[in-house]
Amino acid sequence: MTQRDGITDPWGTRTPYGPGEPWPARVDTHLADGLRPADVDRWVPSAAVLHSNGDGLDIAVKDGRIAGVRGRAGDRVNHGRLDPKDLFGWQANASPDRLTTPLVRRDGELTEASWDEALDLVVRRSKDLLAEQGPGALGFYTSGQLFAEEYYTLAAIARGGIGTNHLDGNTRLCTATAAAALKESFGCDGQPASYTDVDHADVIALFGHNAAETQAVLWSRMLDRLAGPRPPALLCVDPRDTPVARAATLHLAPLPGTNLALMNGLLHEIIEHGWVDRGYVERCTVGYDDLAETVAAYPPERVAGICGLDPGEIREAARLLGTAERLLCTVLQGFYQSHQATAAAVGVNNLVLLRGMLGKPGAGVLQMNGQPTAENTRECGADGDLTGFRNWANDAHVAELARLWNVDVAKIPHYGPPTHLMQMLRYAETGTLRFLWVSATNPAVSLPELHRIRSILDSSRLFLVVQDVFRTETAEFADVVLPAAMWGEKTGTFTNADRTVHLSEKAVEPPGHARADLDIFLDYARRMDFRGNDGEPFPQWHDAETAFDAWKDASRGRPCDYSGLSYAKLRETGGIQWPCTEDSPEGTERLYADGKFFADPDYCESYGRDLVTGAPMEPVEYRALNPDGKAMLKAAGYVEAHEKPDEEHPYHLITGRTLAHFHTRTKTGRVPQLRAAAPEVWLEVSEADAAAAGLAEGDLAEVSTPRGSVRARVRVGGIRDGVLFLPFHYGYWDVEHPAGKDGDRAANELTFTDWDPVSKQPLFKTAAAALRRVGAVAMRPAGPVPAAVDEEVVR
Ligand SMILES: Nc1nc2c(c(=O)[nH]1)N[C@H]1C(S)=C(S)[C@@H](COP(=O)(O)OP(=O)(O)OC[C@H]3O[C@@H](n4cnc5c(=O)[nH]c(N)nc54)[C@H](O)[C@@H]3O)O[C@H]1N2
Ligand SMILES: Nc1nc2c(c(=O)[nH]1)N[C@H]1C(S)=C(S)[C@@H](COP(=O)(O)OP(=O)(O)OC[C@H]3O[C@@H](n4cnc5c(=O)[nH]c(N)nc54)[C@H](O)[C@@H]3O)O[C@H]1N2
Ligand SMILES: [Mo]
Repeated sequence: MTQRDGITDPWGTRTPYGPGEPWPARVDTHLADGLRPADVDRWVPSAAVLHSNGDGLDIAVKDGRIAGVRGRAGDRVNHGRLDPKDLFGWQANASPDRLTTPLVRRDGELTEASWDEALDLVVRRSKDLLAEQGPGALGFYTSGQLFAEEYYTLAAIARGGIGTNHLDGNTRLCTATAAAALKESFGCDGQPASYTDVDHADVIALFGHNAAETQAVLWSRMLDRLAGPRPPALLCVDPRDTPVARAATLHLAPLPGTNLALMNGLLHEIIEHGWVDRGYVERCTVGYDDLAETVAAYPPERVAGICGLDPGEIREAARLLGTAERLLCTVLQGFYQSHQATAAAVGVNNLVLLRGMLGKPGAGVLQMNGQPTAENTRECGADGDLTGFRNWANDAHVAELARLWNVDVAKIPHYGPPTHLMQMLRYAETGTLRFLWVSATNPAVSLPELHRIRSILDSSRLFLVVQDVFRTETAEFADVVLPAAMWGEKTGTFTNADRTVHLSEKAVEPPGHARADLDIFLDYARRMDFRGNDGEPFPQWHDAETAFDAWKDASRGRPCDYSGLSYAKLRETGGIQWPCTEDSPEGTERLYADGKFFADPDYCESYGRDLVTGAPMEPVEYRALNPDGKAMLKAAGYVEAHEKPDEEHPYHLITGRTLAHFHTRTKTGRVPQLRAAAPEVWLEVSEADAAAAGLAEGDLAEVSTPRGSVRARVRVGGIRDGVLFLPFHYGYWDVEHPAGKDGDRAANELTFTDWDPVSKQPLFKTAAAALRRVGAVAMRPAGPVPAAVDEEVVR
């Protein structure tokens, strides 16, 4: 067991291994100062919640407080390792400024209130609006950070209790494109591959995925393969020189917003050179001819011109992908938050299908998740999908859900697709949406074009409920604030990016009057007096375990089948991958190993959409295209981004993450080690661009788009010319100035209201910007601007 400094040593010591060998265990731990493992009162099983990796860990409890964490050596995901954020992040639970009591707005001020008072206010407003305008006046915006039991309950309340179509998760900003791309290619959401594929692959390709900083433990697994015998080749596709790019065999740095052109170029080469698994394509897919025709127009020379690459690099990358024996691809925000997101992500699915790289060790695609519980938001139907990956356009699926909930079919809205968040905001802006309940997300920092978001949240027409663990930027706009218990203070299950389900147990009591999100939702339902057709209270469950059992029933027979799981089994075994049924009690390592898909017209989650316009396909069209439920090869042509650099705004602006912080920093900004690693916003500028703008390391620069401007200190290097990178973690709150700070530093002051037509995921990584030097920073410290991963660390 090693107590390691996760900041200077983010990936820890190497434990090299060869292809097909088991990944050696290495147990990481961090305990409160001076505490020895022998002094810990109890270790409580849980998993990591500051990314989607699902690393198994135990929470140390001392005198009723969380006092540290220890990775679990036997866990299938992490084999004991922990990410730097997880080593230190638990300290946020005990922050002195946790929300401990409900707040309601009186005379313009948020003031303390009792639960009865706060919830009665929410219930009264709900009932009034239902009577005045009907269910369409109410909307719910939730998270990728609650537990499955909580999402399932919220979905039941919104769709089966209120009967509104307006329920979405912040997964819309995060992995809506992963879900959409999986639906387009395989007829259904659900991660095909497994993390164990890293152990077997001979080529690993990361598309717009900075795994080193965003999934540090998965990256350690890759680094250990790289350090062992017969290492895999690594392909990195990212405009920045990330730690992944530096470790890569080949790094392609395309211009932002050109991913689809690149994918079409790579597929062009795969076909041209006959690197296609003809037998697999014939047996398992439809759509080959259309795909071949589309990509024929993308020879490397043309693609190189669009992407700002060298034709030779594209050929070399295609050869790597085309001649791999076990090819593993991962995809994340560099694709999902960029222009033509779904079409580009589908391009990666096309690649693995053409190469027959599915369902066998070392081969597959990980359309990654970002948040710890994003998978559950999607499968429980707390986003723009119906519970259990059911198809809103299939009446039989809706009827089945109504039977499960014992409510009328007519209650569950399915006149059109569930409303996506960006549309809900539009309804709020125009006044048809009058009630918005926000749980476990901080839209006043994380949504695009913040000045617009603030004006929507601030509108007196909108009744805003915010359920959080801290008084966030968003809470400041609320009419009612509900204090929640957080990870470690409540029990529930969650599922990581490779379908591994973990049980996270309550270790300590929440502070003050804070309550588990599940209890808050259920209390609201009881006060609303929702009833099933038998007259009994709805939802029919009353705590975490009964909610889990109800969710198990709802998932039975669907792709995300939990019917073989129970709390007892998860306690005994640790993480298990769904589907887990009576027939597969150990869970399922890879989907589609038998060449069969969840795409049958009567079973599929979606009938698909046009990849360029997003127009939904009719059931009859789907049946004609894919009568036998095979995988679908789908193609689209590249079109230019809506906002391109011009004379006034000559740079491409992209935004994203750094190792030490999680999102809007409500947790990591309160943790001394993580805060110190990256205390302030910075801007990444290439050497040539810095020189042209007269900028030196540490200078203060202003970056502007037509929406606004942000001031940040400059970090020189690490990015291709013509592109600027701004981390999006920094809102107005800070431990040192809780009430906010002068000057704009939130990246989303600059982003715009635009989304992918298929997944409706906003574009956080495609905008045009101007850059100017403001001045040198007084008493600037020597050395590079702190950003957690410094040059020395990577090398
Ligand atoms: N440390 C840390 N880890 C996290 C999180 C966190 O906040 N902090 N959040 C979690 C969540 S919710 C998510 S969604 C994941 C996200 O994880 P990632 O997707 O790995 O993170 P990002 O930094 O958003 O984006 C990845 C890369 O996309 C590149 N990129 C930008 N534009 C383009 C483009 O047009 N094409 C290509 N090919 N690449 C482009 C950026 O340079 C960046 O390096 O991380 C999870 N893990
Ligand atoms: N410019 C730009 N913007 C982006 C992105 C980007 O790359 N660039 N990435 C997008 C992505 S991928 C994501 S996932 C989003 C993330 O955006 P957000 O969801 O807004 O980010 P978080 O800071 O994680 O917000 C989660 C909130 O939940 C609270 N919370 C934590 N645990 C609990 C709990 O158990 N119960 C309750 N009730 N509350 C809890 C936290 O205090 C926090 O306020 O940002 C998106 N926005
Ligand atoms: Mo995310």
